[in-house]
Amino acid sequence: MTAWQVSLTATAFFVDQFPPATVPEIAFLGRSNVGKSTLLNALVGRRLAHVSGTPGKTRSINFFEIKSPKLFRLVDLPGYGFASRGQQERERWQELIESYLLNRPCLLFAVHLVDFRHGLLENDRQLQFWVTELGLPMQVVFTKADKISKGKRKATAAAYRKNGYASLYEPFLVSGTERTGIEELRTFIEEAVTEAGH
Ligand SMILES: Nc1nc2c(ncn2[C@@H]2O[C@H](COP(=O)(O)OP(=O)(O)OP(=O)(O)O)[C@@H](O)[C@H]2O)c(=O)[nH]1
Ligand SMILES: [Mg+2]
Repeated sequence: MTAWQVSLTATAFFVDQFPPATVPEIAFLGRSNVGKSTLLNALVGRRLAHVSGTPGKTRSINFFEIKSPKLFRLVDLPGYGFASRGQQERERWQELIESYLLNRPCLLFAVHLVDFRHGLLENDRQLQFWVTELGLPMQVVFTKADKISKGKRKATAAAYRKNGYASLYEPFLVSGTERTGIEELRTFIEEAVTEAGH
């Protein structure tokens, strides 16, 4: 696969800072600390998104523009479910994410990141319900696969499948820190952009 050329095109704290909706986008959603920024960095092969052990690191919407050579954007959204954030902060999150998800014609689908150690928690289910209502397809990606021993991964994935989730295809299993499953996800994203006809 050809290397991705990547640049951070915009960091948005407010709607008027979103770049024009002229390029197909794939949004990365998930709880705080699930590994969104780490996975994005692994996918693009550069440390562009800020990673932190403290949940709530990403507070803005970050638009990464990729040339593969097809042009598309990966969009890093602030995480949800960070309890120690105040009510006001949560409302601001909701407002910013809503204004993005509700009115983004170039948005192809969302990648829903879920911690492989926990599976879908209550707020992950709420997110899935809400995003499905919006009519936006989701692809589940389990992160932090390295935290579960190899011998237990199959059974863990099977248990989550039994509990159910909304996902376009079988969930991907990745580790952003150990860089496993990254190539498969890169290929999937490239194919999705190509199929969308852009
Ligand atoms: N073991 C392991 N740790 C990971 C992995 N991905 C991320 N982490 C760690 O999890 C913490 C949070 O990672 P981030 O990438 O900042 O998470 P985020 O989802 O962007 O978090 P917010 O911006 O707060 O929403 C960091 O300490 C990362 O090093 C992974 O695949 N495996
Ligand atoms: Mg982040």
